[in-house]
Amino acid sequence: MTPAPVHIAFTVSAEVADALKDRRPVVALESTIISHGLPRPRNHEAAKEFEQILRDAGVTPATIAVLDGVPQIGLDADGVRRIAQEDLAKASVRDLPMLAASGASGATTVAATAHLACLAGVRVFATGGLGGVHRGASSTFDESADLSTLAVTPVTVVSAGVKSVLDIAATLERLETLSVPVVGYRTTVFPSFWLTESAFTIDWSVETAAQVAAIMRSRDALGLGQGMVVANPIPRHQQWDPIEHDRVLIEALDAADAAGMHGKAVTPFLLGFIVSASQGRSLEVNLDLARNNVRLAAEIAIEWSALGA
Ligand code: PSU
Ligand code: MN
Repeated sequence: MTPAPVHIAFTVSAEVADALKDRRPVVALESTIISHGLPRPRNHEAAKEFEQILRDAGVTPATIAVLDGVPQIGLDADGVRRIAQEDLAKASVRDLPMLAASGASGATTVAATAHLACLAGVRVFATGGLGGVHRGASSTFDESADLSTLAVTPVTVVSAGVKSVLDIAATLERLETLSVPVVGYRTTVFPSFWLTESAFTIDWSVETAAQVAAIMRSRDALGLGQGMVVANPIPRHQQWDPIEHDRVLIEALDAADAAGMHGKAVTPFLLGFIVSASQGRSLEVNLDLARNNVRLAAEIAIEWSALGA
């Protein structure tokens, strides 16, 4: 009788596995932002640059994607090229078992990346913007699985808040309901991705990466299984022109409506529309804020590993 095929649940790259074994700092990076959030060929440069920022800080990058059915925590150079150049499915948590069982590939969202990072023991994650509650969600029920996943996944996500294409107030309410801590990095105003500020304040802020690591340790000690959002605003001198932002945002939301966008196509559609309608100006801001988030995540991971947790 032939033995049943051995099913590989997920793989951790040698580099990431070594770093985790030695308790050296590791930061997870998502692949949907590369495959679906940034245009080619800048997306490939960005994927390599985010990894390099981490390496320069002495932190091991763990870019996460599903390749040929295998969730991978830590990609080699060819894996990074594939997430940038191949037409990969956008994969949230619920897509993982189908990709794995069918041998297909997928770019992981914040939700799926956070889940896989946690499986491997990576506790700090940098992205651009977290998904959230979409405008009109009271009738469409469109709320990103990023939120419900963070409620059950103890990963610290560094994000420039959420995009103004979303319903920011509703997103903050849902994070409260789901008991996901939100702390501002040197601010009590929740950022809105391309802009330094939104109209909403948050209760807690920290001044240092070490404070974030201390909160993570307390969270673990209290037996809480939630993740945490570190809201890192883009510095004011780097933000997108608010007037152009407001104009393009309205155009983008109208275009998504007119095109009948729904489900997981909404976010990539809006991002693509906004990049072209702003002649790439929003893209530069998007890259700047993502770099800032990667740098802060590196500091947090270093402090976290210093705690020996
Ligand atoms: N924010 C960005 N760029 C992105 C995304 C969010 O700045 O590419 C992606 C992330 O992968 C996030 C996903 O998890 O969009 C949310 O999609 P949805 O709204 O369909 O859950
Ligand atoms: Mn959705």
